[in-house]
Amino acid sequence: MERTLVIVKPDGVQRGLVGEIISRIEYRGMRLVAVKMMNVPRRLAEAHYSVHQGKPFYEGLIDYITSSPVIVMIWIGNKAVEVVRQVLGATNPTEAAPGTVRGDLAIDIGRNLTHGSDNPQNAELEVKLWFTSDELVEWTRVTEKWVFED
Ligand code: DAT
Ligand code: MG
Repeated sequence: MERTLVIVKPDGVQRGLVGEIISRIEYRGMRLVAVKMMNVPRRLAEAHYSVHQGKPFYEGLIDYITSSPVIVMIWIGNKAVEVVRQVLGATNPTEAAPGTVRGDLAIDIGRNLTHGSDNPQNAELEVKLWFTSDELVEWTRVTEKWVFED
């Protein structure tokens, strides 16, 4: 099954939306295999967002993600990357569909509550960037055969 990295950004933690965001991913059927709370070191933020280096919003993005604690998670499931990004909604909250985290709970692109890996290859890189292997828990959710056909 596929893995994806999810971050509840500082605004999500400060606004008390951690449970809401976890619930939406959990209800969809994904399996949580790692979770931690942390202040993001600037170096880690820069590595995570290296693809955006030089863009006009880059400095603001790094300031935002390092401004207050985040929750970082790894979720597993069939089509985990696509499913999680669907649950989170479009990058710009005013373009995100109702029913998505960003569409329901956020307004500005620079306060869009969450990160979700954008493809399976980047997901694997991000998992390795944010977690060590001993931080992952191996387990099976008993509901899985009722969520995934195979
Ligand atoms: P996503 O977080 O949906 O994967 P992304 O990888 O394109 O989006 O960008 C990373 C973050 O950078 C995004 O969550 C918010 C910020 N961002 C992206 N485009 C932006 C823009 N045009 N103006 C301001 N912030 C932007
Ligand atoms: Mg992205």
